[in-house]
Amino acid sequence: MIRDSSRDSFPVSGSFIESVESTSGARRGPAGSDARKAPVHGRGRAAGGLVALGAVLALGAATAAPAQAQGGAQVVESEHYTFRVVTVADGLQHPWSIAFLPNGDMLITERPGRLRIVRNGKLLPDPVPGVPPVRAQGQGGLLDVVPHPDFANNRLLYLTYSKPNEDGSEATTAVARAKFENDRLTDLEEIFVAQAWSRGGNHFGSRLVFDGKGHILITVGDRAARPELETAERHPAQLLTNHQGTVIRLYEDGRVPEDNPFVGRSDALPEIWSYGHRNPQGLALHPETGDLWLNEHGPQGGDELNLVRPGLNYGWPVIGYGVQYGGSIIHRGTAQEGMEQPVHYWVPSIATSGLMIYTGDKFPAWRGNIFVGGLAGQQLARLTMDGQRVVAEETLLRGIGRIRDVRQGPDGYIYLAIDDRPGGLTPVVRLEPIPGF
Ligand SMILES: [Ca+2]
Repeated sequence: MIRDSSRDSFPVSGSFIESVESTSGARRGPAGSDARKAPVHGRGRAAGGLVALGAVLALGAATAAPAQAQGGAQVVESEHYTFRVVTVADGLQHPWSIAFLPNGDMLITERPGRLRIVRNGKLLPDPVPGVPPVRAQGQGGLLDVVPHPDFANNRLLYLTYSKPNEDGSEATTAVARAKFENDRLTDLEEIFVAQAWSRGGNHFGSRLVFDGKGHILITVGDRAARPELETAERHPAQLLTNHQGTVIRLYEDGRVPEDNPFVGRSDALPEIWSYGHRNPQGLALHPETGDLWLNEHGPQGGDELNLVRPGLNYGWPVIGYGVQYGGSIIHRGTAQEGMEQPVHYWVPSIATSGLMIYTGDKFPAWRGNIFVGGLAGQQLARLTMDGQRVVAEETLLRGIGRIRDVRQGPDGYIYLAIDDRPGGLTPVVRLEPIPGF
């Protein structure tokens, strides 16, 4: 059954029980006073208590009153900045990913299968021809778009998408690259097709990053394979013989690097870099440390921020901090030997999608912070880091809409793709600090 939804739901007792759309922000882990106590295990564990930050101003909801500023943009106060939320493109359907080109153009994927151009502040009416065919059902369609780091010279654009099989009855996560010149794609080349086929339309993962050393890293969701407590160790995300629930590492042309952790093992696929993930919809490489950060959309409670290291098992669905939609138990516990702890987790879920590490000059106090978009949670989480630990969280923009992607523009502003669950037209907005506040 296909659900036209980006928010997770699972069949429970023959009906679909939706995840709780909670934005209360309570019980936020890992170490808040009322968070579920997490046994300390593994590396990268946040040890300090989280600081409760009060300076959150709701957009369109209760507390402080957002004033109207120039151009009708909403003004938001936060701990360090007062900023405007400015629409930079509007009329998009399920925008999924934002990318910036050296000539100043912005590219936006629309999940139904369109690649759009914003040029000189205007959304061009015609989508880019030449994108691969996609199965636009459920959470699937045209997903990530990432220019090659040397795009200015090689014009290569990378796309991720849900690839249909021949009769369209199944789909999987795939990656293609093509030359982007004169507003069209040519020389389309499919470089990776995940062994993660399913009739269902959910949990494709599919964020892609370049590591700057000649590799790409790609997330693949668990394809919503149903977790069962009794068989958790045999869930596809725990098996290395498929790509469900993994991070994949490849050379930029799709070949498998010989130093991948499972190369040479007969019982594992060599493309796998890490496993035991659920639905990772955010991925970013820290520009200074090289650390690979990932967020994954959890079940009912238990969204995670993970520090990805090669060969490691991130636990889904054996361990975790959530429950099944509807409340039944799915995890054996929150920790187990040989499985990594998240660096940070959210209970209740904010429904994470999009991850960005800020390095720009427009919000200098936010440099090094990790930003995570929330879909059902309709908020932007700002995480203050101390190395590999989260030491504080501020919730920005509560109620702004479902945030599908968050990116730093070359101008240093923070760009957000807003999604509407039923598919109504939505904008890409950006945050601009107001000087003098
Ligand atoms: Ca995990």
